[in-house]
Amino acid sequence: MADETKVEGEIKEKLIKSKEKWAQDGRLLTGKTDEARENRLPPGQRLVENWPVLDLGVQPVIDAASWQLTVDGLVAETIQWSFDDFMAQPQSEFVSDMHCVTQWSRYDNRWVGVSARDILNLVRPLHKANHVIFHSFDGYTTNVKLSVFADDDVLLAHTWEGKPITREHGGPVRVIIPKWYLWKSAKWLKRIEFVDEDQPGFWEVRGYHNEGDPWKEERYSNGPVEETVPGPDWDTLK
Ligand SMILES: Nc1nc2c(c(=O)[nH]1)N[C@H]1C(S)=C(S)[C@@H](COP(=O)(O)O)O[C@H]1N2
Ligand SMILES: [Mo]
Repeated sequence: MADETKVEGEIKEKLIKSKEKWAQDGRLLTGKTDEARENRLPPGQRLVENWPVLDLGVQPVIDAASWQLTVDGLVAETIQWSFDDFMAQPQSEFVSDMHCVTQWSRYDNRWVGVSARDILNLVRPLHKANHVIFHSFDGYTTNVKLSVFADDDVLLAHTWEGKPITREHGGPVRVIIPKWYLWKSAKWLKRIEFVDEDQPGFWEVRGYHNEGDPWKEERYSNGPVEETVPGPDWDTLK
C-alpha cells in the first residue's frame, strides 16, 4: 500500500540543504538558556497564533479508508491497524504546546488520539527495546528514546481543535511529542518500530540534535554557539 500512496510535489532539495547548512552553522541558537520559563516560551522561540506547515515539499495523500498503521520490532505483540481499528481504541484528549526548531511556538493545542501509553500496554516492548523509530508515508523518519515515547503526554493524534488533522499537518494520523521540538512529531504516520540500537532519522543525520529539548535549546548536534545570530523569517521556510 505504501507504494501506491500518492505523493504531491517534489522533495525540496534546496530547502533541505539550507536547513542542513543552518544546523552546521548553529543558526537560530540564541545562547540564552534560562529565559523566563514561567511564561512557557522556551529560549529563542516566538509565539504564533496560526499553525505553520513544514515538510520536505511532499504531502502524501492518504485517505483514512486505506491508511494502515504497523507497530512492530522488539515487541511481544505487533499491531496492524486500519483507521477503523485505530478509532476503536480508547481515545485520549490532551492539550499541549508546540515548539518548532524554526523558532515558532503555539500554545494550547487540543488533540485527540490514541496515547503512547495505551500503545505500549498493547505491544509490550521487549527488555532490549530502547529506541522508537517513526516511519512516515513521505519517507521521513525520526527517532526517540523509548522513555520519551513513554511519557504520559505523547499521542498518536487524528484530531486537532475538534477537526480531523488536515493532510498538510500530517493527517490522518501524526505523532505528537509535546516536550520535544516538533521535528520529532512525525506526520503521516505509517509505522512505529521498536529497536535496540538508536537510528538517527531524517533531520538527525542532517545536523539536528538527537534529542530535541526546547528548554535546553537542543536544536543542533554541534551544540550551542556563543554568538547570537538573527533567524530567518519562518514564513519563507515553506
Ligand atoms: N512525515 C513527516 N513528518 C514531519 C516532517 C516531515 O517533513 N515529514 N517535518 C517535521 C518538522 S521539521 C516539523 S517542524 C513538523 C511540522 O509540523 P506542521 O507542518 O504540522 O507544523 O513536522 C515534523 N514531522
Ligand atoms: Mo522543523
